Amino acid sequence: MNVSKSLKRLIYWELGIPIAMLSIGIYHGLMQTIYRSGAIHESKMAGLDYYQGLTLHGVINAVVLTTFFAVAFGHATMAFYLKREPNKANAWISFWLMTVGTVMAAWAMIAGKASVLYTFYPPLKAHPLFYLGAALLIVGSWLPLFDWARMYRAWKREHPTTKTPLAVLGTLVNFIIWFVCTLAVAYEVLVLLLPWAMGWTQTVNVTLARTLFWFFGHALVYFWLLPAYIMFYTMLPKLAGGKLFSDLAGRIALFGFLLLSVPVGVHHQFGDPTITKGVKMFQGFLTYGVAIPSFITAFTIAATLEYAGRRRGARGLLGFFGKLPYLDPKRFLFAYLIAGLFLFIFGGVTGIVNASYQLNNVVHNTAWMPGHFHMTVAGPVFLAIIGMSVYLYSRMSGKKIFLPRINVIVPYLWVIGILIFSTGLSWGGLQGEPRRTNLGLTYLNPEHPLYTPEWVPTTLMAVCGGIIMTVAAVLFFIVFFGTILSKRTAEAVLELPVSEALHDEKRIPLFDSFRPWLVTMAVILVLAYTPALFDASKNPGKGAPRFTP
Ligand code: HAS
Ligand code: CU
Repeated sequence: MNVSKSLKRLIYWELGIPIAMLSIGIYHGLMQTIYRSGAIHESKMAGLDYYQGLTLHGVINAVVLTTFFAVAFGHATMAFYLKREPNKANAWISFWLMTVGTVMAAWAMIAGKASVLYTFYPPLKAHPLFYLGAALLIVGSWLPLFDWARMYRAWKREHPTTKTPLAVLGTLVNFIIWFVCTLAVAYEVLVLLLPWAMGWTQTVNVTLARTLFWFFGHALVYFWLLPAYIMFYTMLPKLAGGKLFSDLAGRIALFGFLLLSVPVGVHHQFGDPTITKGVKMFQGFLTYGVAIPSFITAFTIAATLEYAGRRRGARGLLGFFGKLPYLDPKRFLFAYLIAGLFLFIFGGVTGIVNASYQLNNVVHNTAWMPGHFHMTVAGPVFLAIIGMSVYLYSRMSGKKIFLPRINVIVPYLWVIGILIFSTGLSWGGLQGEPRRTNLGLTYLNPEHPLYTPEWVPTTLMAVCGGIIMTVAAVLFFIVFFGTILSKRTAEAVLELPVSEALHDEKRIPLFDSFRPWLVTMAVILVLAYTPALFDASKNPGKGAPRFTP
């Protein structure tokens, strides 16, 4: 499909800016592993200290990259499937709000005035520009939803009996979740934190701020994940040489996320004393519920891969695994997606461990946690983002992929790195290694009274994994920026791989309409969060002074 120059330019910038910033994010990722291992006997390098680097790492990789990408990918899928372009003025205003917000927050972090980590829990206090920047980034990312809703309604009027394309449904579900959950963090930032950072209020209700943050923070992880799920359902089957086993399963999974992504945030606060047990139990149950759409996806995609493998001549029970196009440079997106799915098996299992109230006591705030989330957000999410970025850029610009054989091994190298890294962290976490620590020197120095020999092999594994991941990321940067610099050789079009469904399922109105799901979502949210917010607001948080690490 041919699209306007303006839309192309917008998508290029929205992909390119965060990937350029990712170089800083990746560098600080490597530095975390080095600090933790005690290999550098200083918690400050190149003028940046441990917590500052950790903040840059989390904010750039987990917030800036993912948000810019979700917006760019949303524009691409909506334009491609609905065959109409988004409103340019709205899209560019959104881009500028996000960019200005990012620059403001980046300044605060680099200047050392916002070493508050990506969760920015009070009483850690940041410079007001950090909070304002975050708010602008969020508001900028809201704008496209309103325009996409308009495009969708116009399309629906013309095609009242056609099933909404799965990718369109996924994008809309994702941004509705995003809009709802970010209302809470916008309130936290604008009403609680900003006045406090400006000195207009003296104290802040810490529990309320944390509860509002996690209302947002868990749904945030699905906002990261759903673009990858859209690729698994609508592109992977085609790339694998088969068909999607069940289109309805995809719809059920997406609506399941709409219902349950938000009302589970308290599972991050199982240790917070001001939230009562009943609330924790209810949200704990709902957390098991929100794993179901992922189980549905695991079985549907496995069946899809089996179908593709058998179509390519596979025999036996598991022979299909051997027949998939793992190393085909022309289908490199398959490599990025399958590598991410493989990691998500372990990311999912560790998530279910976290969700158990009892087991959470063992792993909360230990190194187990970054072990878990590097097999989720730095697994399927990150690989889908970088794979799709280079894919979209190359198709829309008509440029050949630079070093295609290297490109296809990047995801596997990343998987090896993550597996070593996350095994080290998870193992260390089970032995009490803290989640965040710049005290590697203390714990790993045999002369020191706090010396903990169990953490020597675990932190070393994390460094080895971190080095392999950094090599994979550097190779990716070479491929991405090399592609930008290469010559145009093909037609420049917006094209996405489109998978057919295996069974010709009829349109079921319930799974093609947002209204019933939105109403149910609102009911569950009120039930889950009214008591949680009530508990939190009872704690006035008096006397929470500013804390500087
Ligand atoms: Fe999580 C903490 C529970 C999923 C990210 N999570 C975090 C944090 C992050 C994060 C960043 O209940 C730290 C937050 C912080 O800063 O404090 N998480 C879960 C559960 C799930 C889950 C139940 N998390 C994710 C995803 C993330 C993510 C997705 C990012 C994108 N998580 C928790 C809990 C905590 C937590 C607690 C708080 C812990 C604490 O104490 O602080 C579930 O959604 C997981 C369901 C997933 C599955 C896996 C399905 C498998 C698939 C792959 C199939 C593969 C195939 C291919 C077919 C059931 C779909 C085979 C091919 C071959 C070649 C073999
Ligand atoms: Cu969560």
